[in-house]
Amino acid sequence: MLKLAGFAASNYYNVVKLALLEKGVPFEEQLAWLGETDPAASPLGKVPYAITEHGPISESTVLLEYVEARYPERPLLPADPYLAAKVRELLRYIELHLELTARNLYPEAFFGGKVSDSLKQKLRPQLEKNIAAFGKLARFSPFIAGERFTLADCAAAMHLPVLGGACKIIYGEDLLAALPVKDYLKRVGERPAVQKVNADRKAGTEVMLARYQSKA
Ligand SMILES: N[C@@H](CCC(=O)N[C@@H](CS)C(=O)NCC(=O)O)C(=O)O
Repeated sequence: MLKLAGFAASNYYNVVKLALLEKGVPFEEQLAWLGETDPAASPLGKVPYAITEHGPISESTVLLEYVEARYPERPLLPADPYLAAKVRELLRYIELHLELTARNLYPEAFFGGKVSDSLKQKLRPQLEKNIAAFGKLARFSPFIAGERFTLADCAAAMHLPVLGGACKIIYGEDLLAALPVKDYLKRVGERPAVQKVNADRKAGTEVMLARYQSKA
């Protein structure tokens, strides 16, 4: 059976877990904290990674593509190549232009560290630009790419609350406020798979913070 390695407080781990749950693919979770990952499976030491019947794979988007191709039932990508590309485009905007940019703020927003004022000032216009561009592509009608729940929703449902929260903490402002993100998250939050991942994330975050504190 497919094994998904990582921990439940990781938004990247949760994107893949959500896709597996939405598709009804059987999988096992394998707890792997940072610093305790398998270097043969994830050479950069990042989570998530998966152990498949053929061997390991790292990188969440690559995992999503693998899962979609290996388990085609309950598809999360449209069959039409153009529409599938539009979903992949949204996925890329969310993980690369939104999440990865905002990730620079996480050390201070979530982990008690400090981010320099110059970096905060530099990132803000980038985030504003990237969020506005994402807003031009995203449909929210009712899902990110349109009428059907897709891989873009797996990323949006897990990344938007985290990056939006970091912006709020650092800038004191909701940089996503111009987009209908709040209603969207409420809507997708009613899905059983999203509820399961969010409940596990809550419990997993407490365990992670307790680990940090015991090590401090
Ligand atoms: N591009 C990677 C990013 C994954 C990632 O950054 N995961 C975080 C946990 S949420 C991590 O492993 N951080 C440790 C590190 O970057 O060394 C993916 O999509 O899987």
